[in-house]
Amino acid sequence: MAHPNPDAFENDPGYPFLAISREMKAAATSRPFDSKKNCWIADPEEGFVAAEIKETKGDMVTVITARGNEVTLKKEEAQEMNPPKFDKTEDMANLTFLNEASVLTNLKERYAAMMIYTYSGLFCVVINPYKRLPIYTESVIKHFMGKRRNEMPPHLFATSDEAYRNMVQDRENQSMLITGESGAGKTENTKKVISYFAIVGATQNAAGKEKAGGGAKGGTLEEQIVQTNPVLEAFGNAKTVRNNNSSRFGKFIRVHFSGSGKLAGGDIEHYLLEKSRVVRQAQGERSYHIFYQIMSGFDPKLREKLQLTNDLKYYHFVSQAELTIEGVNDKEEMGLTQEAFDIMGFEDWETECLYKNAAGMMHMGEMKFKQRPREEQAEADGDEDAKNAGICFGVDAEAFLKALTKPRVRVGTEWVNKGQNLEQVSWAVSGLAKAIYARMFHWLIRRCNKTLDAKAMERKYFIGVLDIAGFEIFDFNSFEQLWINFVNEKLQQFFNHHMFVLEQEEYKREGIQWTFIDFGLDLQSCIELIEKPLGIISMLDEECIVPKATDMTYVQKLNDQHLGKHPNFQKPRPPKGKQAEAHFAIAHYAGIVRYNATNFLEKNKDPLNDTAVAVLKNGSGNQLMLDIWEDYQTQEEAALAAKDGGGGGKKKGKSSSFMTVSMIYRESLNNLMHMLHQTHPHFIRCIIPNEKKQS
Ligand code: AD9
Ligand code: MG
Repeated sequence: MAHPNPDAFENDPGYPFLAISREMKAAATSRPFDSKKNCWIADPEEGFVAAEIKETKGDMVTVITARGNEVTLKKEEAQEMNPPKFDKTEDMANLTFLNEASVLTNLKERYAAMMIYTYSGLFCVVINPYKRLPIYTESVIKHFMGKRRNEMPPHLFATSDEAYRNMVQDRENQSMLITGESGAGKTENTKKVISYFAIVGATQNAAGKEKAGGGAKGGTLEEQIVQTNPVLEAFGNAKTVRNNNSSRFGKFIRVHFSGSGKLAGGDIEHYLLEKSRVVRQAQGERSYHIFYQIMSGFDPKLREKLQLTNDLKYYHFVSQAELTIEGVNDKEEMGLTQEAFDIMGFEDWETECLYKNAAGMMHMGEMKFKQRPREEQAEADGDEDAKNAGICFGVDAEAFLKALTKPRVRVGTEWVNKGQNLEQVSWAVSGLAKAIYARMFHWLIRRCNKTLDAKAMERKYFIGVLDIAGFEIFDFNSFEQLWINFVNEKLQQFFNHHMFVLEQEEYKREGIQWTFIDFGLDLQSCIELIEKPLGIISMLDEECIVPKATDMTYVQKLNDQHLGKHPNFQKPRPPKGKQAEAHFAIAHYAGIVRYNATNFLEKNKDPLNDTAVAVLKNGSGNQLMLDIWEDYQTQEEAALAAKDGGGGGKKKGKSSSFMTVSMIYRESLNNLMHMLHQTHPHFIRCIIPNEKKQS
C-alpha cells in the first residue's frame, strides 16, 4: 500500500529493515498461545526451542518440543514464553518474562528478519548483518534527526541523536562506547555514528560546509571528519582470522561542537597499535592494508619510485601468510585511500613519505646478514636491499648497515662500536621496523588532528566515540592479546557499573524495593589479577629489570604467585584438537584465554638500536623520517645533554628514563577511563552472529 507522502519514513528503502511490518504483527497475534503451557527449553543446536508442557509431576515437567520430541526435565529448566504481542519486541526491557531464552529468541527472530538493532533498556544491541543494508543513508539520517527514541524504531542513529540532544540540553560531554568481540561490527557502527554527528552538526551551520585546518587542498570539515577513517584503516587495520578488516589499534574520536551544537572540529586519540604485525603475521592473516595497496599497481609508477619489484612474495615482512582478502580489491582500496588523503588535505610530499617509509620497511625485511661459524659477529651479506631501504628512507645504506651490525654502546664512560651476532642484528632490524611504523602511525594521527582542528570555530562540548580492538581468542595469544583483552575487560566493567548505577537510580525514583547487585564487581577479580601490584602486568614489569630473567622465569613467578590461589589464573588446559603451546590461562569475562609468554619480556622492554635510530634521525633526506624521530633522544644524546647541562640542575638526559610498553599502555588506559568517567556514556553492544563471517 503506497503511503500518500513519498517522503514519509514508511516509504524509505531502509524502513523494512528497521520497523516491524503489519504482516509480522498479524502473524504474531494469530499465534496460538497459552501462558501456562508454552515455554522454552535448552537445545544444543538452536540455543532454545519452543515447547509445550504436557504434564507436571512434582518439580518435573514433561514437554513436547516444536520438533515433536518428548522431554522430561526439571521445572525451572523450562523458561517462560512471552505472549505473542511481544514477538520481535523493539525493547527487551518490556518483556513480561525476562529470561535468557526470550532475549536470545527475540534477537534471533529480529535478526532473521534483518532487523539488526534492538534495545535492551538503556543500551542498544546490534547483530552484525554481514551485508549492506539501506539503513544508513542520508535520508534515514534525516528521519532520525531530532526525534526521541520512542518515536522511532531501534537504531544506532536514535542513540546518537539522544547523545547529541543530551549534549546541547544538559551542557555535558557525551561518549558513545561501542563494544563487542572482534568482528562484531564496532568499527562499522563507529563510522555510521561519526557520519551522523558530522551531518547533524553541519546542518546547524553553514560553517560546517567550510574548510577546516588542512592545506590548500581538501574537503569540508564534515567530509574530513568522515574521511579520517579510510586513512586510519589503511594503516591501522589488517586481515585477521576473526575479521577481514580488523582494527589493530583503539581510537577515541572526539567530535567537537559549539554551545549551540554546531560542528566545530574533531580530534583522535589512539591506543595499543599492534606493531608486531609489521614483521610477523600468523596463519590466515595479513599485515596492514597499506602494504598491499602500495603493491596493487593502482599508481603504475609508484612501485618503481619505491624501488619495489611487483612480486609481493619477495618481501618476507608482508608475505608470511595471506596475500589477498576475499572480496577486497586492494587496487580499488588504494584509490579510496588516496581520495581520503586528498580530502584530508595531505600534501604530496606527505603521502609520498608515508609510502616511502612503508616500502623502506619491506626492503629492510630483505636485508641479509651472515656470520662465520663460532664467531659472534654478524656482517652484511650483500647490500642491494639495504640500498633500496636507504633510498626510501633517504639515508646512507652503508652507515645504516654499520649501525645495525656494530652499534655504539657505552662501556664505562666510553662509547665504542660493539659487534652483534646474527640474532641480535635480526632483532634490531625488526625492532626498528616496528618502531618506524608505530611512530609513523602516531604522526598520521597528529596530522589528521591538524586537519580536523577548525581553529575559527568555538569548541564547547564534545561527543567521543570509542572503538577499540575487540576481545579476541586466537590459537596463539601473546602480549598484544593480553592488553587488548584487559582493555575490553575494563570497558565491560565500566558498562556494568554504569548500568547498575542508573538502574538503581531509576528503582529508587519509582520506590521499588530491590537488593542491588553491582555486576561491575563481577569483573573486579580478573582486573585485579592483571593490574594490581604482584599482578600479571606488574610482575612482567619487574621481570624486565631483573638480570638474566627470561620469559620462563616470569612464568615460574606467576605460577608461584597465583596458581591455585587466584580464581582467574589457571593452568592452560589443552583444548580439543591441535593447539599452540601456552603457559598460563586467564578466565576473562568473555572466556578463558590461554596465553603464550614467549617474547613477553622483549615485547615489554621493546629495545631499539640507538645507533641505527641516529642514522635515521640525523641523516635522513626524508622529512617524515625526521619528524617521527624528532622527540626521540638516543642514549648517547641523553648522555651528552646530561654532561652539557651538568651544572644546570635539571638533567634533561635522565628524563627519558626507562618505561616499559605496559607502563605507557597503562597510563593511556587510565587517561581514557578518566575521560570516560567525565562524560555521559551511551552504549552500543555489537554481537557476532557466527564465526563464518556470513549473514
Ligand atoms: V575488531 O575488534 O576491529 O577485529 P569490529 O570492529 O567489531 O572488529 P567490524 O566493524 O570491522 O568489526 O566488522 C567486521 C565486518 O563485518 C565488516 O568488515 C563488515 O563486513 C561487516 N559488518 C559489520 N557491521 C556491519 C553493518 N552494520 N553493515 C554491514 C557490517 N556490514
Ligand atoms: Mg574494528
